[in-house]
Amino acid sequence: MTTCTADHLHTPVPVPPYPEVPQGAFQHGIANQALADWVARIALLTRPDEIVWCDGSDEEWHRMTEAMVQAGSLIRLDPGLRPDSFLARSTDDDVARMEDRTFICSQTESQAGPTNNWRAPGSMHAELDGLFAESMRGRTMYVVPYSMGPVGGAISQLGVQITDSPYVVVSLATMTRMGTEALREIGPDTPWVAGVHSVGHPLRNADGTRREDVAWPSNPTKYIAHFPEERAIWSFGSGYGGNALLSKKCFALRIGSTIARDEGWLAEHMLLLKLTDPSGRAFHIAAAFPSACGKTNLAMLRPSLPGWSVETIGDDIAWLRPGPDGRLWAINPEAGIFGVAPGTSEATNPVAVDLVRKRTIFTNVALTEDGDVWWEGKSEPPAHLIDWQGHYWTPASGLPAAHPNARFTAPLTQCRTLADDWFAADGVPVDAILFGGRRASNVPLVVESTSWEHGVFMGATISSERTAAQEGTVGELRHDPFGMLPFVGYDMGDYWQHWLDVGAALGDRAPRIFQVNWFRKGPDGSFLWPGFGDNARVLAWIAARVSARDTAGAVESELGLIPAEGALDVRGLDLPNRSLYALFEVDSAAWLEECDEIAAYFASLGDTVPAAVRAQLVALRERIGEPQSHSASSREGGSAGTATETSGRRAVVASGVAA
Ligand code: SAT
Ligand code: MN
Repeated sequence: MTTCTADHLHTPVPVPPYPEVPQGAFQHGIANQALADWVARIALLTRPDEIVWCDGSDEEWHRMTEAMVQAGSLIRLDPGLRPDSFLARSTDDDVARMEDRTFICSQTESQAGPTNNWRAPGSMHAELDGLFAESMRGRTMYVVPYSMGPVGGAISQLGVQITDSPYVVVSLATMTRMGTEALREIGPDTPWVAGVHSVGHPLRNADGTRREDVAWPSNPTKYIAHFPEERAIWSFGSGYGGNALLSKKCFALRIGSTIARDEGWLAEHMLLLKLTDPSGRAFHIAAAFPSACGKTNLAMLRPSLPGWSVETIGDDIAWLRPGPDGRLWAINPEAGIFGVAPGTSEATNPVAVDLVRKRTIFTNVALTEDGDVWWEGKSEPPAHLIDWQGHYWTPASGLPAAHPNARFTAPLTQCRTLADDWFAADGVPVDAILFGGRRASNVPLVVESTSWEHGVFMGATISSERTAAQEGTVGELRHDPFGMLPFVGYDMGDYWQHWLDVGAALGDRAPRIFQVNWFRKGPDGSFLWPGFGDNARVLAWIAARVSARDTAGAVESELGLIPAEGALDVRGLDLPNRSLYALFEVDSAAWLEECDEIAAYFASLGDTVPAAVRAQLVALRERIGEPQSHSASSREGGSAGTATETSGRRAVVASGVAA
């Protein structure tokens, strides 16, 4: 048997016959020799029983989901309640993305930078070759071609994932434009990104004897390894989400960000939405937030303001590229939603509730007696359930019935607020970029940057309370620049410089940049801002700012531009002046501490942090100046009208009074 070399994609290794490869390949009209060779080479390494080229048809999806039901790895939900929908249960060591098992294998460690785990490509390939050797014995190896973005679109890219997980195949069928059409796009010289995935649970032992399959096969040894120079991803041992659906975080963000750097565009962890004002004017907004901070909810927002509408283009990833007109154009490269189930309800996100009514794969939610799904926050808990691990559950059990990172996988075409723009081959022009996170304190409801560089500083200094989407302690504050900490495929400081370069090239055609925070809390620990549909009030202010030719509607604060008197529409909101004041309060002492903390963070990133970003920190510190001793007492006083600390606070509070 041939062993694989480090140059999997580049050296044409003579491939000994592996019966099904050439026939399968040429039946499907493979025009790209490197692709045919690669499939043969991976088959030789992993030794599956058969190779299947996926065509992306409905028939294939139904056949594969039914086979998984027969095999016990999917549970069919009641077809009357939820047609063509299924429940998958993973094992408790495979429930989220694993950042400590994620590696960037660039040529040098400094290319990966201090925020990534690095391994030399040669030694990582050697280790992976050992793990993948015969890892598909007894299984089917699926070859899954897909397009990220509309097939043939100006910003779109192609990928092919090899996997031995049928769960991954049917998920990719939802999450990407998968199948024959994408494969046909891969011509002799077309670039494509290679993904190799195995759950690492072969069904035959080395001596040929049969090994039992399990409902959720995986391997205690896990690797999610990226090879930016080869544009290749190798993932072993996990079947879950971003570890296994290699189109998503691995390609669209980690490999994508390196392609974007080389080609002068941006691959970002952003939702994309179309906002339309009462006069019919449309705005396209891209917004970056860390995982599980409400991107899906914002992308499907039902505005509380009459006459406004929000339509969905994407909820997780956006690719943004300077267009021929000099503006920044964006697509959602995905075709489905891998959304967080817990907390999703008619009250919080009716669009998502409707989206998952049919043809949805649920992972790690609870099962009801009548064959439907349930999760925390969906409704009042039923008297009893089967929890995400398959155990009998009652509200008295004291444990969540659904895993906090339980997910639904559903096609975007089922989203009733989907914008026509999602189909637009060349994307949409971006008017505004938002950065946000979960911050109980310090960060105001909304701030506009005063320049692109200031906006890059806002993105670079996002920190957020940790959520269940990543391993670690939920609630703990961590820096998550651009919401991209786990997703930038190269050095973080170089990535910030790339943002500066893209902005410089866009010049005065660049979108405006804003910072938002829906999660600020008052002294009693409750949220100050109602959030959800009322976030449209913030979007409306942003739209007005984008339209404004001067400073109308905004006043300066230490942190940037905030709404001027009357500019933020809070009519009809039961929002005390005290809360409005607190939403924009700049506590100087707390901000000086935050500046120290940011400085320490920058220092930890090394000397690639751009001078322009460091200069923004210096300028911020100067604007804040010395701590003001009376800020705490005026907050306690609660009488917003008497606050005199900054012009910004006066302006916003006045707007509250006016409303
Ligand atoms: O599991 S995923 O990485 O796809 C979800 C997320 O963290 O955003
Ligand atoms: Mn995400």
